[in-house]
Order: sequence, then structure tokens, then C-alpha cells
Amino acid sequence: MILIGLFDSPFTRRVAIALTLAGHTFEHRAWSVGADFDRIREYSPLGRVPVLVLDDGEVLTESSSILDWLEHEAPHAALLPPAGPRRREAMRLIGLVSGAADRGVAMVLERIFHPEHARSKALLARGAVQVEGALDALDAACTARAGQWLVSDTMTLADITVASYATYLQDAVPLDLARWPALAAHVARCEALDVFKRYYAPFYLPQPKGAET
Ligand SMILES: N[C@@H](CCC(=O)N[C@@H](CS)C(=O)NCC(=O)O)C(=O)O
Repeated sequence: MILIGLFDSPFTRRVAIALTLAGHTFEHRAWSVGADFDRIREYSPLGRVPVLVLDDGEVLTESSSILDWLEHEAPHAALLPPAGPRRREAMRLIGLVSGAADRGVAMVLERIFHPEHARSKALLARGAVQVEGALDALDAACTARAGQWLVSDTMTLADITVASYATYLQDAVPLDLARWPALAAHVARCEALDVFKRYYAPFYLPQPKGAET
């Protein structure tokens, strides 16, 4: 299978980490959503990453859909509790950090597409409130589970997603995770693992066609 997208994308990164921990191997196409937009659109009309091309040529897009396929159709190792309170807690944490990453991307796009004088201060301020609120809630969850994985005795997709997305927010927004010490400690524990290091790329601010300068 082929995974398309740079690893500075937290969405591509969590898929790469999950695929690897589940025992899969993949070819990687390090295509940028800026420079390689048209090439990515040959696989996905949205021109977004991650894209996963299966061995039979089927194309999967959207990280949650790719991980749904991984969980239900290609499981080599369980990355989520099957049901019950632990699964709901995993989904709650993934929802919180996904919302924060979504707002972080919106803030980054504001910077890419608008010169400083034309940026929406209201959008950036609202985004900051949303991201910081989510990180407060994640910090509380990490405090309650200090030194443990977030929902289970083993690492799950909640840990993978929280760490990948929080690192993105730190690098790209940017913000200092030290403001959320328990979350920062959990992220550091994950980022110290080989599989996280293997799929890390420093954030690169693309300049797509059409951006104002
Ligand atoms: N919800 C999507 C988000 C994907 C996403 O926003 N990817 C970014 C890369 S970090 C992208 O492709 N951005 C280009 C664009 O949206 O134009 C997922 O989880 O796959």
C-alpha cells in the first residue's frame, strides 16, 4: 500500500504510526499539499492528505476513515478498546484533540493565505480560545492518568492522536505545550518512541498558488 502526505501533517503522521504499530508496511509518497496539490488531486478530489492507496488500487482518504478500515478490515493489533467506557474515553480525547487540530489548521491557513494586515483577528482569537480550551481538558485527562497510557494498559489510538496533534499545534500554531505540563509530559513520552521519531517532520509553512503576499 502507498501512503501519500508529508509527516508534518499530523493526520498523515497518526496514520503512519498506527499502520506501523498494527504491523503493516507501506510505500511513502512525501507529497506536499502546496507543491503537489494537482498530483494529490489525481487520488483525492479534495487534494488533502493523508491518502492511502490499497494494494488493489482502492483509495482511502480522511485519517478517521483510514483508521476505521485499519480497525475493522486489516487488524493485526487492536489500537482501541472494542467498546464500553474506555472506548468512549478514547473517542472523547480523540474528539478534543481533533477539534483543536482542526482549529489550529484554520489559524495556520489564515497565516498562509493572508498577509498580516488582512488576517482576521476575530478568527485567530476564537481559534486560540478553542485550542486552549481543548488543551486544558486534555491536560486534565493526562493528570488523571499520570505516567500511564490514556485509556488502557497499552498505547492506543488516543495516545497516538493526542501526541501527534499536540506536537503539530506546538510546531505550527505555534504554542508552548509547557503551559499544559501533564499533557506535555505525555506527549514527550510518546515522542521519545522510535515509531514517533521515524514519522516526524518539522512543520513547513507552504506557499500555495493564490496566496496573497
Ligand atoms: N480531517 C482530515 C484533515 C486532513 C487535513 O486537513 N490535511 C491537511 C494537511 S495537514 C491538508 O491536506 N490540507 C490541505 C487543504 O486542506 O487544502 C483528516 O483527518 O484526514
